[in-house]
Amino acid sequence: MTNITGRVREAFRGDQRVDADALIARLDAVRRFLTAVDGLLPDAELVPAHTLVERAGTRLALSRDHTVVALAGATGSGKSSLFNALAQLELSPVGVRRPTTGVTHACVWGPLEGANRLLDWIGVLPRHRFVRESALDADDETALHGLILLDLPDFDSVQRSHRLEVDRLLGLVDQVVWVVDPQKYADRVIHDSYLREFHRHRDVTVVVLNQADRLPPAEVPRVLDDLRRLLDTDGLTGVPLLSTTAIDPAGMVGLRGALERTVAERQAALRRLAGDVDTVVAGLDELVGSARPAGGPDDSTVDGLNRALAGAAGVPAVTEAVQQAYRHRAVAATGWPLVRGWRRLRPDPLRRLHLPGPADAGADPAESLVAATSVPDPTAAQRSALGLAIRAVADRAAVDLPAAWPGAVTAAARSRLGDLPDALDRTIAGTDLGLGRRPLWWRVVGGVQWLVTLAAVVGLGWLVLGYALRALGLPALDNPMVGQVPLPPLLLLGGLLAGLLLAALTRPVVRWAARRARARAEQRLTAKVARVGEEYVLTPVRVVLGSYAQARDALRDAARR
Ligand SMILES: Nc1nc2c(ncn2[C@@H]2O[C@H](COP(=O)(O)OP(=O)(O)O)[C@@H](O)[C@H]2O)c(=O)[nH]1
Ligand SMILES: [Mg+2]
Repeated sequence: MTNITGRVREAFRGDQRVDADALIARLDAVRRFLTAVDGLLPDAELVPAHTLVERAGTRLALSRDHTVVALAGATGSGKSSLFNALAQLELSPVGVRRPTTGVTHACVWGPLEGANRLLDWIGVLPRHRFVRESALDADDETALHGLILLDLPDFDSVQRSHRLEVDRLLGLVDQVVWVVDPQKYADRVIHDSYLREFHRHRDVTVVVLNQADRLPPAEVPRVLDDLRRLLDTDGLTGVPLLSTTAIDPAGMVGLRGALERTVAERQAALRRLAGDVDTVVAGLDELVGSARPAGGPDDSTVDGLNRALAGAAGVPAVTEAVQQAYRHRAVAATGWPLVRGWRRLRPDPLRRLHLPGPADAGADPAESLVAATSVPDPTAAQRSALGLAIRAVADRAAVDLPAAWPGAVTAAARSRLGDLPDALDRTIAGTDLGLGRRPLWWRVVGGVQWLVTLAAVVGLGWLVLGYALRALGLPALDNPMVGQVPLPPLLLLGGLLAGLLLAALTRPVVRWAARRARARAEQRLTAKVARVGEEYVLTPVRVVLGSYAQARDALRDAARR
């Protein structure tokens, strides 16, 4: 009563050998994926991958000389009968009774050491473990040497704990033999809830139609064909399908042979884990896309960010103050000396913002870093513009990323938002606004102003002295003549006029130079603010994009069979 189809033999030939090193490399790739996405993707999505890495690591570290095969199926399909028949427990000297439902029993062919650690990990209690292969039948059983056969609880048990136990064990064993019977082989539960879920584990799946003796012999092939058709719809095309009769040793030959081949190949554990990697990779597939994402947002989005940062940092207010301060200081240095004193009484526009004034030119830069400025706080509009610009950076950076990632990119872009105001303020305070040195031409013009003023004062003094001498009837001074004009009034009027003229001529130059000073300060501030944007917004975004690229590469490596 044994039926092994051609396709079964093909599958048993082991043409899909799994190389242990290649499997370990794939598992490493899954591990790399998990490291790359740690903290970036929802943990719930990563549970299967974490479970796989943990399980696979343990399974590979435990005995690879043993193959754990589970008999799984519905109540009454004959799992325990097959288990007993294979283990020949009724012949066992210890006289073991049939295993009770709800508890997993194990039978080990061959030495227990190695097997025991594996069974500890699988969670079969020592009192539910049996050892086959006594001295008596050693020759018969050598072909199964290394097999650990498990009789699982019924997956359709009314007791939830049994079902959970089945699910747990199905995740750990190396191969599953699904036992169905002629009455219930088409039941939806086994196909929808179990067999279909195992379609990536075709290499380690065997299906047996037990109780074949209950069918008229001519019916068996028809039922097997029908079952094969169902398995095809489950995605289990090509899995070994055989019929068994647990109550007749002749009806066990096919299954026994299949198990012997599985044990001989010593591939089941590796194939099972390879199938697990396939399943996990398929589940993670939608977390990474096919397109390689750009390294970050485009230049115009970054420019937008920098503009918004500059606005929030008060750069326009500072540059305006720089322009005013330049004029203030230039006029104070080059203006008509009598006006200068009055100019100096007015406050310096930069000092009002607590930014370095002329006296601070040589100040310790560290001190200016600590000092916060009094640049006005950003307005609500500036704050929301900054929020939008950061959002735009995240959106642009995440544009090619699959749905799970934009959230992580946005979170990264905003991750240091709270530190931004201080960082911007420190940057503004630490920026050399270019007003430290007094230009040479100020000093030249200032000197000329002093000279012409001096001339006017000398002229005035001369005239006053002349009048005084005349009033006192003393001998008059000689008034040197310049052409037709006497020198003292020429000095007075000429000095005054020259001073006013020089002031008038200097004025547009000061205005032009103030605009230039403003442009220079703006350039320096913008560059510094852009560096803050780079550090506080763009770098965290790039880190996430880098993690994405790593995750994507890792998953591609993990997918490679
Ligand atoms: N005729 C026949 N009866 C079987 C066969 N296998 C199991 N049985 C019977 O089916 C019933 C259920 O078997 P059991 O091994 O307890 O099924 P389990 O619930 O899957 O463990 C028992 O009465 C067995 O004797 C078989 O191949 N042929
Ligand atoms: Mg049973």
